[in-house]
Amino acid sequence: MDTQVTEVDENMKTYAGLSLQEMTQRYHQDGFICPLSALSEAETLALREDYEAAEFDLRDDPERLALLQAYPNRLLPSFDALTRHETLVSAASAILGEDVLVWSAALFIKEANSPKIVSWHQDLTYWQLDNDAEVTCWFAVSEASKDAGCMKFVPKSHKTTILPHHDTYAADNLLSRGQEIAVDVDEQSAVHAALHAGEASLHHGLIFHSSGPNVTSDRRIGSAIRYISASMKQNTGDRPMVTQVRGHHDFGNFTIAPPPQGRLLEEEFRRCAEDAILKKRLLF
Ligand SMILES: O=C(O)CCC(=O)C(=O)O
Repeated sequence: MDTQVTEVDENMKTYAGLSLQEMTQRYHQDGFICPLSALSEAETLALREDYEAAEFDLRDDPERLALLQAYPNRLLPSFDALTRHETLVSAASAILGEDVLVWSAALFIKEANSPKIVSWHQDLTYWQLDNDAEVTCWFAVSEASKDAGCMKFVPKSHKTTILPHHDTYAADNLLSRGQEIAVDVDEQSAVHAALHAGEASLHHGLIFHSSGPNVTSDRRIGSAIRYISASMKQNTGDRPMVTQVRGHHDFGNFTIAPPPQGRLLEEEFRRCAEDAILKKRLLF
């Protein structure tokens, strides 16, 4: 009996004060949920230090630095482990089903006192995936407060289709094309998803979301882990590199890579560079 009570309490703490089942219901209702508690402060700091040490090692190599930011889970085993974290994968699996892949885990970094923003958009607009069996788990590697430019979501806005977007290519936009949804977004109804380092949010691929500048004196670093159901495929027939983090059924629609065998390996830089060419073709 005691054990059961403990388990329930742990669960409640982990999933924004909700059981896994309640969390899933809320996610389907609102299109997002936060905060999920994943790593402790010390574990998150170790993850950040691992990334920042790699960033320092690659400081004179912009191409490899860009690959590190796009593929932290292929180049750093610590980030591969993050994408396989029981709490995050169980949440993704509750939404997507038994066979779960990681399509990407790219970092979104806003430097201290940076004007960089993310415009209002829906994620699935440009990814050429054949349906919406996708959920992003945005993990806060550092503090993501309102002042640091955390994400904002419009609750329930995922209950629509993909709406037209236009490309702004604005210099201060972190998105590759500066894409922006071509409808008026009701800012008043938006909710800030502030996260402490070590926490995560989940959001639906169709929800309207954005984020503001970082006016704090620390960097805001987040890993956007895109979990998809293994049954998804690219509309183009391409098979980009993914990892499988739950289940064993390989539908044959992606190239499933084994976990990285070490840190910043030549072999992984090569794989990532090849995949980056494919993804660029898909996205543009
Ligand atoms: O990091 C941000 O501020 C935005 C990230 C985002 O748009 C996403 O993860 O889909």
